[in-house]
Amino acid sequence: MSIVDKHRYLWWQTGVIYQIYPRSFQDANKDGIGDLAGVTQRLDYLEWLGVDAIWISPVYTSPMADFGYDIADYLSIDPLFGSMKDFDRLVEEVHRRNMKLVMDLVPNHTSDKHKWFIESRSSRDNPKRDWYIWRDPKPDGGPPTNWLSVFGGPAWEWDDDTGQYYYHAFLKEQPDLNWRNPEVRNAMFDVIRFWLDKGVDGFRVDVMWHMVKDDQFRDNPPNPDYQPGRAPYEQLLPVYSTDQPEVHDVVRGMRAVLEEYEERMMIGEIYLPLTRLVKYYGENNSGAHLPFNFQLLELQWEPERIYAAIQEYESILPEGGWPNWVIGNHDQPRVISRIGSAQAQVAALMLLTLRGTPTLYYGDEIGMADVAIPPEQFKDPQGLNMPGLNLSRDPSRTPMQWDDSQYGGFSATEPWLPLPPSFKRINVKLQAEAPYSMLNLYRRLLGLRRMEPALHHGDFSPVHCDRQAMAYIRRAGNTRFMVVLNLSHRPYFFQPESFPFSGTIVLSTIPERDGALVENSLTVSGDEGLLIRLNDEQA
Ligand code: TEU
Ligand code: CA
Repeated sequence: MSIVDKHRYLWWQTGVIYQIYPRSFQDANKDGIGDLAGVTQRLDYLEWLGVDAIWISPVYTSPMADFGYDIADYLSIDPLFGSMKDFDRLVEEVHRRNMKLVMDLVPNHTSDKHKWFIESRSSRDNPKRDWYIWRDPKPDGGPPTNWLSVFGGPAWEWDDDTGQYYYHAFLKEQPDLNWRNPEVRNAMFDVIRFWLDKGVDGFRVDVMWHMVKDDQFRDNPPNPDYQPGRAPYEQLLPVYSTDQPEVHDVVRGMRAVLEEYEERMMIGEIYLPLTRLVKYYGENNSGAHLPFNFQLLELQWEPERIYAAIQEYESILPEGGWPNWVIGNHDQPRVISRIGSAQAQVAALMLLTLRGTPTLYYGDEIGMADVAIPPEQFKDPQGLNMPGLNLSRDPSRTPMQWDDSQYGGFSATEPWLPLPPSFKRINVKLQAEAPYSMLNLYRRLLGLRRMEPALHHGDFSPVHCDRQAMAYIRRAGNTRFMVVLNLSHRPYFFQPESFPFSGTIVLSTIPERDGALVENSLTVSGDEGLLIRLNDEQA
């Protein structure tokens, strides 16, 4: 990277983020559950892999009703994950490797065991009563609105002692905070400062679009497109319970806290259509640095749809808004289980060559698939509360497959979720030694991306798309890379009429082709993706 680039682009723009689900990455103290010391043990691996930042799902003190997304104390580490000392050591070791650490922050709701909520529910005139969303019943005694919980059932829980309902977008053990109350804002801003003072480089903010609700508490309208068999939450359109205009003040307030420090960043977890999503960059980029772009998780794996979505996203980004792409997370089926093993390599190439910051989900780099877990072993409340709908998130949260030893090198004792039988051949150790493995594809891609400004901050321009494949160019200065992705299983002949080209294959999912010269046309195997360095235009 030249000096000029260094001054213009920040780590969260040029870098690649790797998401760790701490329960499932590495268990250092042999209780079957991953922990912070385990993450620290595996940092050499992440450095070798070539990622720039890690985001860890919540490790705060929690009763674990939603595995850490129900926080009982924002300022301490849950003993299950280790101690504050373990956390400080992790920060230090991450930084020693020139990597960054992004924490998960869950400001929309607390645990019902948080002292704020215990106070709030203790009486109607408690000073913290208004820190949560308490409402009287409707005249008929029913809940204040028809709002539904994402995890099934109504979103209002009756409190007999004080004779009111409280609102919870998720579990009843996760009461929503009242972000219209300035005391709540200030308390959470102090939480943010506490971790920034510890050296944390940024936050992934949970359910950012949920943080403010309609001040008139109007009923949500029915969803005309609801299909039975989907989560009951989708029966209504959450127009009054999410994405309220005032949320942008809250986000701007959080951003302002980050601005008190150098080079810190904020990712927003937001599941919204593009036009509403990009509002979270805030006016003049005063909002989230990266509102998560989940299109690759949601779209059908069809080139025309994806190509159109990429261009729509590129065209709708606000001035100065930095793009980002996500291929997996702890709430969604893994990429392999959505599009199949063969296409997962093409997806890797796409994720790491599109313009914008990529986020990888742990295990995807070795091609882990969703693990078949018998329902009686399910742990995730989303699956348990809505049985029979295949909504459990456990299958994509299973232990990292490090090697072929008894518990995959994850733990010396039986892990909290099972490993699949295939871990003996799908694991880091074997794949590190196999030049044609998924892991080595990821590693080569990450290496190239880091080396080539065109790939991390270059322009994007579309070249071609049809029903089988798509192609685009990334360019910085005189360097141009063309990416050709065959999203079908059948061979494809690439010959874009209005785009003569010549260049060298620098990386293909079929590595035997690396180094080959190509001119104006190209045979592409089924499920193949290629990265081609184009010759100078003048030449
Ligand atoms: O997820 C928010 C969210 O919308 C998910 O519940 C998602 O819709 C669903 O799980 C898809 O299967 C965040 C966290 O990422 C998730 O792990 C938490 O359970 C949730 O918020 C509550 O904090
Ligand atoms: Ca442990």
